[in-house]
Amino acid sequence: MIIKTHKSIPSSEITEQSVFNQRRQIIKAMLAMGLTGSGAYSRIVDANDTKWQGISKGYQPKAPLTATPSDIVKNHTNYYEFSFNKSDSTSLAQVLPTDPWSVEITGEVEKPGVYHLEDLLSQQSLQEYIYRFRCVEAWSMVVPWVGFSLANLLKTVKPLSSARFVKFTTLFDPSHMPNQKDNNMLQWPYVEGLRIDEAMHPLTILATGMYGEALPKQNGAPLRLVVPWKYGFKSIKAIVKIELVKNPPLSSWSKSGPGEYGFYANVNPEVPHPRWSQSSERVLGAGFFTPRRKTELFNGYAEEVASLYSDMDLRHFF
Ligand SMILES: Nc1nc2c(c(=O)[nH]1)N[C@H]1C(S)=C(S)[C@@H](COP(=O)(O)O)O[C@H]1N2
Ligand SMILES: [Mo]
Repeated sequence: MIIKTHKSIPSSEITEQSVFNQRRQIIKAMLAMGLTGSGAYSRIVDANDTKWQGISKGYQPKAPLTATPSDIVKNHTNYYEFSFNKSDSTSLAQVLPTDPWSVEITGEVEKPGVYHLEDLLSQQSLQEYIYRFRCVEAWSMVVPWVGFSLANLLKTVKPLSSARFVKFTTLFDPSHMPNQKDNNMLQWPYVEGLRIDEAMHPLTILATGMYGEALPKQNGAPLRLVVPWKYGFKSIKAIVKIELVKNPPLSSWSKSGPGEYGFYANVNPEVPHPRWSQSSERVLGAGFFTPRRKTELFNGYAEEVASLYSDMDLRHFF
């Protein structure tokens, strides 16, 4: 794996005081987005300015975490529709049109439809979620996302009791996403899935921003999933379709490598990938001589999510 070196940027410790400052920055950034009129955000900020005085904490780490410098998160991306190279995907993604955007929500729901993103967002309050993010390739980072609970969105379309899984699909747009026409290592469009209880879990979010700004295109704008206890490939970008379904969806990665990428993809140091260990991870931005971090079961969120899997053999359901 090639490690790109970045100029060093002092990382900010997310302590109570800096969280406070950061929230102020988020408020300012969101207001600025409103003022510059960039798409969906402007509507919300205009509609309810006072809400931003109190942008709340959706989830904050129990112990202080060091956020990865934002330039690393923005310049090291996995977005295979554009490229398999982590910096090429970043620059190529800039051409993707993301505004206006709509999302089809369909399947086992009472209120299926094609919804404008701004209408969906106007019903949600954006919160800050500071999460560890662990890629199956054994690198990790810490990202302060801005987003909202997926459960809150799903409740608005009223899932039927027959809805047992949720399938997510990325935009299919070969004219802007070169690998969708030139490379079929993965079958396009990119598809991911969750069990309904995973989708309804309060840690599962849809992100529309990070570091107090609108989500950069290369990080999955305008709407991506973030499931912090699972490997990063579950956190699908540029979502255009959310389907509530009866049967487990076949995700793009499981289809391409069923023995390597399972449906669950829960972070687990004890279950190696067939070609490498998952017991430790390289912390992005930590400096070349910083030792690798020991990977934690469920990426450190066992207290919150282990009960979802209490009856399961995690080696079998990897
Ligand atoms: N549509 C789509 N979503 C995707 C990917 C992708 O290639 N296409 N890559 C996944 C992988 S492997 C990871 S690790 C994360 C990376 O998110 P980031 O680039 O914002 O760090 O996005 C995931 N979501
Ligand atoms: Mo990944």
